[in-house]
Amino acid sequence: MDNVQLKRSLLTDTLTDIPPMEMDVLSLVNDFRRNYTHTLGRDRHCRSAHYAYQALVLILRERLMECWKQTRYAYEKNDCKTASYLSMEFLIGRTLGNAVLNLGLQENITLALQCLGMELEELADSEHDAGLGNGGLGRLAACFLDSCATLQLPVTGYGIRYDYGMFRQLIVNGEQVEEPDHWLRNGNPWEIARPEYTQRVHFGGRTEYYRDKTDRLAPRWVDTNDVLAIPYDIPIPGYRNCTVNTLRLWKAAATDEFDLGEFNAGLYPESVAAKNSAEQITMVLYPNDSSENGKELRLRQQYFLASASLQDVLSRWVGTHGSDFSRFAGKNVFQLNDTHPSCAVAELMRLLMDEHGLGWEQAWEITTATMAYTNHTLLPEALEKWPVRLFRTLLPRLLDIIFEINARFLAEVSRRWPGDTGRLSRMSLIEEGPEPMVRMAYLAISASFSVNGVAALHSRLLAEGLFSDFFELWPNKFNNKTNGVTPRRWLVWSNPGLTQLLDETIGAGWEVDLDRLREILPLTEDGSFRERWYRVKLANKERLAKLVADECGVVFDPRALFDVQVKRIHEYKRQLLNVLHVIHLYDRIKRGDTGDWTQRCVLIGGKAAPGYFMAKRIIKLISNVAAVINADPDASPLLKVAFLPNYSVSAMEIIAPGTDLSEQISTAGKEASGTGNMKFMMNGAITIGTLDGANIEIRDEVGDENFFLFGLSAEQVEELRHSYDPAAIIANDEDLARVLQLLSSGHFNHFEPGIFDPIMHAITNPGDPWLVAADFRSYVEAQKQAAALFRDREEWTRRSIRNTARSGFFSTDRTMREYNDQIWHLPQVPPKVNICSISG
Ligand code: 26Q
Repeated sequence: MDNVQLKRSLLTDTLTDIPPMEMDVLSLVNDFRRNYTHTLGRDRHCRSAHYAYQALVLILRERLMECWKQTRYAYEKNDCKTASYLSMEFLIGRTLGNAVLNLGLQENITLALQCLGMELEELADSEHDAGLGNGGLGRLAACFLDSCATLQLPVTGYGIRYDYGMFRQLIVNGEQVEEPDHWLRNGNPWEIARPEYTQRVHFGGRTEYYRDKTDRLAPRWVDTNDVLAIPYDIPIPGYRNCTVNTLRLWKAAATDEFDLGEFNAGLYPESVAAKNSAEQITMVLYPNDSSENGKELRLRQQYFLASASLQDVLSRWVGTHGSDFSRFAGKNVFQLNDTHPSCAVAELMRLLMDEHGLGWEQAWEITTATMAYTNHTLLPEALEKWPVRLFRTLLPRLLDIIFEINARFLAEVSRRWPGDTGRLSRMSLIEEGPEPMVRMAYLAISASFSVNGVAALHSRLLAEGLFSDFFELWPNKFNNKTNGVTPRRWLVWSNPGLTQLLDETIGAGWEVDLDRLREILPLTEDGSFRERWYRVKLANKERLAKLVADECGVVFDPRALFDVQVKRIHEYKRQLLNVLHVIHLYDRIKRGDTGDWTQRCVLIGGKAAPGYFMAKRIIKLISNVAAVINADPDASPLLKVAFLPNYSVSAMEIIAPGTDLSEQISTAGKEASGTGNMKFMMNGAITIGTLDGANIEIRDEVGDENFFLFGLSAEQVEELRHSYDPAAIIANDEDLARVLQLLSSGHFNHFEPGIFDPIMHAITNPGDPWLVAADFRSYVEAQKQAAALFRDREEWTRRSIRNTARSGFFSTDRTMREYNDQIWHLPQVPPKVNICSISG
């Protein structure tokens, strides 16, 4: 025992005197060799690059550790307010390159690896993407964490450690095939298990009333099936500032009861089956980016995240402040990334009342002062709803609390609008009907002090449309926080050529002050600067062309216009409109209308939800159209088309820098924000887009002459719906008629009769919600302008430069400052710096 005490004291405070880990090339080489031989037990005979990768991760991890601890100490010592970002998805992609960059070790690691006969890029490329997200919402969470660490804000990400991330997409015979993504197969050297912070999460059972110490009837949740939540921590380094924040991911594990009770009763297989069902919870990410209705396992996942994370925060609170919760709301805020973690509202009420003895009023005061909700969708059908019946069996105590919240809420609505029963049923947290449902967005709004959308238009439409009743009741809750992307990953890391040019031109420092990119604006008139800009883009296009050749077997000429649309496949994102334009270009070639032609390479990529029939059929169409065009000797010198399989974060790191034309062509009023649009802009692509989501703000920043605008506005879209007549549009547009003729004639499906009939139907249906035919003509005209401009290399380059120069607003550093100034109010807390040699 004494021994243990002694070791403990040695392990804690005195360690602050340990000298900082050296960052010079020789130390890096020596530490690499030590880890490779001693920690991993390999020698020069080992041929697998995997162990070299692991050794490199270990030397970076060692260098992060002390800063990680000091960051935590600084937050604790200041007893500062902290934010918990609750999200079912963190699409972090690869970590190695980002860690090297943020630690400021790019040069020295490159040299050290050179000494050892290796290349950083090669090892970085061997890392498996952490695909713990579907798309925009998950990637946004990852960019947020990068910026919070860079701004030295005390923010912890809470999520789920899925064993299987986003599926790997193969294209077989032009169709999507899904393969499981077992990303943890070779372990994850970036994570640290923290079983000492395990939490217990309840499911099932029932509510029972008992007499508490004061002889009052009090509820408790009994006869539950419990699951353990084990945290795994991933370090989130700030940009060269010694701060290392935490992403805490929960893994589900069975409790010991599973091994004992039934096992002893001789029911061994039953016992193991129960164990499996507990561990199922964190097995797989749902690959749907709009809600998957009614799946019990999904609700289990959501509650598991909410409960484990809140218990984690509360137990730390009790550990330092005891049972006094009076200052809790002043020290904590929970940001809900969409409604997915919104069980947290009722769960915080339950924990405060049932576990910590607070009364309803005080618990509600705390809940409504700590919860903030971000919405990411304008599609009414994507608003999450769960059957009351499912809540009753899975989370009965939570349902009690939701009913009570609803009763009090509806009383407030009645006081404000006496007798307005229509409004009561519209606003109720419970949708009545044969299958009553809990409306998760309404639950989140009713308990949050802040409700935000993710782009200016989106936030306005939420207030005017989807949530207008709530906006009338609580106008001050509603606000906008336009999305962003982290310039460290999306410019510095992914575009080293442009980074070097920018460094040489305006000096370093713009990476953390992205508005400084405006300093290059005067150079649009400098011919030699433009030439360098063009050369950088060309080199990036060669890199992208290589990816396309390797993955698709299609040869892109880097001198051609690279026209790219990568994002989830969704009807509202209108990949179909893109294909119709491609078919139109092909038709022009076949009719010989090729005067002043601009050579073009069209790249489309993205995953379809496995159960989304139309999205999958659109992939098939793109593949078939590509096959016909690329094999046609008339067409292929002028036009190439490729569908890139398995679009991912690491693919985007190559795609964005190599793109000329960024396709952002959703039906206006449907895309909440978009973030790919920002990555492209930052890398000097010009957008062809509708007035939707953040496109509007991109155009405002860059100026309308540097953006190819087309299509109906959100208001015009709503107006047109009543009288939409695609047949008339087709009859009046010869080009569109010819395109649809080609499509329906079977030209792209000779041996697969009828497979594109559903697509023809969708386009010609007066009820088409996405109005594809309505925007065809103006899209084609905008594409013509883009093509013409591309032939003027100097002018195109000027506009490309302006796009990068005016992308400063779309840094998540700006977004996070806004969240902090207007919602969170956290202090900036730097760790003690003398222990760390990462330059500030
Ligand atoms: C919900 C319930 C059950 C199963 C799945 C889901 C689910 C999962 C993921 C619902 C939605 C998502 C993801 C949504 C998403 O990525 N939205 C995008 O968020 C971006 C960041 O704000 C925006 O830029 C995009 O406009 C928006 O589409």
